[in-house]
Amino acid sequence: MQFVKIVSLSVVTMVLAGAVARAEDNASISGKVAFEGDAPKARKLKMDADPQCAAMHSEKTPVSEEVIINSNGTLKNVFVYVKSGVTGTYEPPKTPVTIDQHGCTYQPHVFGMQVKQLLLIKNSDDTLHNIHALPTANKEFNKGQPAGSTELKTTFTQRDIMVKFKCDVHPWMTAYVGVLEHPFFAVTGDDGTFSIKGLPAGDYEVEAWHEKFGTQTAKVKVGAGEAKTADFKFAKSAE
Ligand SMILES: [Cu+2]
Repeated sequence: MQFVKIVSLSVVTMVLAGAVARAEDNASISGKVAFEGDAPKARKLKMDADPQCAAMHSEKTPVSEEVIINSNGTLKNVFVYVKSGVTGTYEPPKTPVTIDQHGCTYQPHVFGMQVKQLLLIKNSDDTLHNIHALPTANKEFNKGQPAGSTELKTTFTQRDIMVKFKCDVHPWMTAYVGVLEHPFFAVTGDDGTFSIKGLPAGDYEVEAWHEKFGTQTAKVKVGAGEAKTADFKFAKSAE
């Protein structure tokens, strides 16, 4: 009996040690992406080329998502990710990421996923789309998706910042995905903030990417369980 007790005690100790190790991976980096200067006017999209698309927006003219300045002066659709400093191995999540062709736009417009994570490509529209991926490190693909067709499935095998998607039927349709070997990324939404959680302590380089305004980087050092702030600022590029 005494022997059994000793064994179970050591199991408890091992479990506790594991829990402590995970708690150490609890640093975070969060912040806000500001936009400086006059907000450019949202570019209206003309979808007349496909009456099906135009009909889906008969009540409100759709606008391009390439530059969206939020009401609080921040920038939407900025992909913020840990560019370097991550040392561990991170298995891709079992849950897939979905991109939908809906209202003749891609939803979401900017997103992130992991290497070898499943990407589902849906067409919710009553019209033909084709998804044309233009990666840097991965293989290009171009697949037609008629109305009512089942979702396509794909994965990326390499890190890629960023993979652009376009639709050759509807030239206004674009989207971008950042593909990483770890889960430390976020995309700014309607309040321009981002939060990257669950980081181990480390010395990181964080990059903020925007399709029109380029990239900004910041060096951030976080200790175990520490929460650090990294704010970014983009301005309209001189054209
Ligand atoms: Cu399309």
